[in-house]
Amino acid sequence: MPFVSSRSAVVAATTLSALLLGTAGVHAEEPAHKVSDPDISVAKVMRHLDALQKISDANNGNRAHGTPGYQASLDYVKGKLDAAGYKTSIQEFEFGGKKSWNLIADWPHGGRSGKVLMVGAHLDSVDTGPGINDNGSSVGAILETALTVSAKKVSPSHHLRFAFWGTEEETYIGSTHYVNTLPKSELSKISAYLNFDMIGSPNPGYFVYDQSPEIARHFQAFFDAKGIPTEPATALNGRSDHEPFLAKGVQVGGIFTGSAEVKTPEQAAKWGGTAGEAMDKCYHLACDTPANINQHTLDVNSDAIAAMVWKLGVRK
Ligand code: DPN
Ligand code: ZN
Repeated sequence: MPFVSSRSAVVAATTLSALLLGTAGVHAEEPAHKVSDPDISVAKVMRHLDALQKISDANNGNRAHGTPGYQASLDYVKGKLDAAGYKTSIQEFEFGGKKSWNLIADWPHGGRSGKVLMVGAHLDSVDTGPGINDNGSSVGAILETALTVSAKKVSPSHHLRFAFWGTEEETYIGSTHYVNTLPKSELSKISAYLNFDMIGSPNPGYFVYDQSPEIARHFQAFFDAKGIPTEPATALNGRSDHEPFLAKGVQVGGIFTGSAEVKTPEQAAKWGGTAGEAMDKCYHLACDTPANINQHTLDVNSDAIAAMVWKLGVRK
């Protein structure tokens, strides 16, 4: 069976050269611009949300700043990323007399452009609930995107860096600390910062950050292809981790599905759901559990995140 044997010879040679080059099997054969968008499994994202809920259950019903529930959340995410081959680091800071940490995960392959694409989500909850839509939803989606980069052995054109922020719920303390302590030479390498905060709201809207028209257009194209109309994410202005990046002149983008804002009849007509009700009636409450998640919305938005990472980071 010559086909099989020549194939295994190719595999062996590829493995050998990968070992020699120290790239641990990361593909170089496929031209970067041809790599297609991945399909992120919402079932896998939900498993991360279930794990975060368990952590909350074991820690007085929250994963807030300064609590063991926050530390356990960080350990969970770090464990997954370390096992997938990320270079993780923990950045410590203090707020209100209590220590907290950002988790930063760098993909050690690719990056020939010299630019960095950053993708972030806050990892803390408020102290009044488990924080599964806010913001386990985005943590799960960007974590699963990062794990997909690893599973597909991607060699991206930009360096990929995933950030899990501490203490966002006290007005984005962790991301502010990161940006303020990052050397200027490092800040200038960041081509864009993509922020995700609440992406699986139960009575969802589809909102796109409008600070960068270029990034907004790319998200728009993704939702256009799915026949989903969008609105600008103005309700999130001044209220999440993209703000410190914006203040330093970094291009920011992201998507959002709504919090306490009440859905209008016009919005219900185009997106479904219930007019006159909050987009997330469990916002900052104990009922923000996995049962509070709209899994269809989380599925679409997880794919939107991955598509944007591939567009702005992998193929760029
Ligand atoms: N997660 C943010 C929110 O609830 O909107 C926390 C926040 C509030 C951050 C207000 C900044 C300003
Ligand atoms: Zn919040």
